[in-house]
Amino acid sequence: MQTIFSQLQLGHDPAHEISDGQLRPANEVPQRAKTVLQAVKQRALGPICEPQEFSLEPILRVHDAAYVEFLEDAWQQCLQEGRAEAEAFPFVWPVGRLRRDVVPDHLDGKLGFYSFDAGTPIGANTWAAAKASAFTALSGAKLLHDGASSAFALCRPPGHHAHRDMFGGYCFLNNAAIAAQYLRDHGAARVSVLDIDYHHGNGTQDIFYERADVQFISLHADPKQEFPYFLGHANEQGVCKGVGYNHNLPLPHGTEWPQWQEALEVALQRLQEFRPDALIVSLGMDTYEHDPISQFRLQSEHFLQIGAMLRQQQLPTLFVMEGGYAVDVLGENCLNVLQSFEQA
Ligand code: FKS
Ligand code: ZN
Repeated sequence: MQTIFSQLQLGHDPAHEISDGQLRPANEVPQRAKTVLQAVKQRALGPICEPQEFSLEPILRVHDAAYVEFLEDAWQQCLQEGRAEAEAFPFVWPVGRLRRDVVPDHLDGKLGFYSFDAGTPIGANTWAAAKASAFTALSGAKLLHDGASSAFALCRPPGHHAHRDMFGGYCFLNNAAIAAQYLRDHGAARVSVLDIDYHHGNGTQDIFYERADVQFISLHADPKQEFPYFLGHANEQGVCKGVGYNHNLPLPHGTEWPQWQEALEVALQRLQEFRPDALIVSLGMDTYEHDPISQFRLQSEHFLQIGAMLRQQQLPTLFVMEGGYAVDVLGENCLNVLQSFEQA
């Protein structure tokens, strides 16, 4: 299968994230993409291609124009306010009864207005990288549209936490959602997004929550115990036309393969009932037993089994990279899914 990746995606290079009440070294670093790319080459998955150029139009099918403009301009505004020394973090949010109907002018106001966490810094090349990452997903979607049976969008920065108008959880543009919408706009009647990242894909869920044409299914750590905390419970089933098209399968800390696999079987059952024309897999590798920020216990060999189970769905499948922070084995684990998908 083809891999899509752009060097521009490496430009987002955060030094820090805020977690556990501290400025800590960032987890979501360029090296993640580099090691996966290395493994794609070593294990000869197939050709590696640059994303095509797109206009912003397919991004604006998913994200609010004002939000996209904010991301485009954010670093410029940092420079104007003399804040080029450090990456920009939000720290104040319009929650509860604070007003969301007036967009602030000040950078700190805007940062809070358009985000939901303090773990996702914006730097000089963040917009260029996020845009390239979205174009990588779009190029993968286009490959499927042109008849490919699978493709690997090596997205980074990741996307599944990004809402229509909010960044957070290391994500700025929702790559998987943008790809799903592209497929809908180019002839697919129904698209499923299966999110197997350790964290709930709150952004993707929210973007399609009222819709019956894009199914969202997610296996993830119980939000009572884990980021993003405020979405991802089992009783979130969609609203309006979307009722019954959102499926959350939260799992406890310490989950091992048998339990995880059982949840995947349930997810695949829901997928088959929906009969999608295409499948987008939000591929997070942070379910791995030695992932530094996660609490599931999947082993490298289990990723082979995941690939084989996905293969059995016999659907045009776009893999969109999400999380995974055990950088040493990230390439191996990732390639285990992709290669067993191709060979099973
Ligand atoms: C660690 C706190 C970490 C943020 C977790 C973000 C997870 C991001 C991800 C993505 F796929 F988007 F990259 N808090 N003490 O893995 O879901
Ligand atoms: Zn994750």
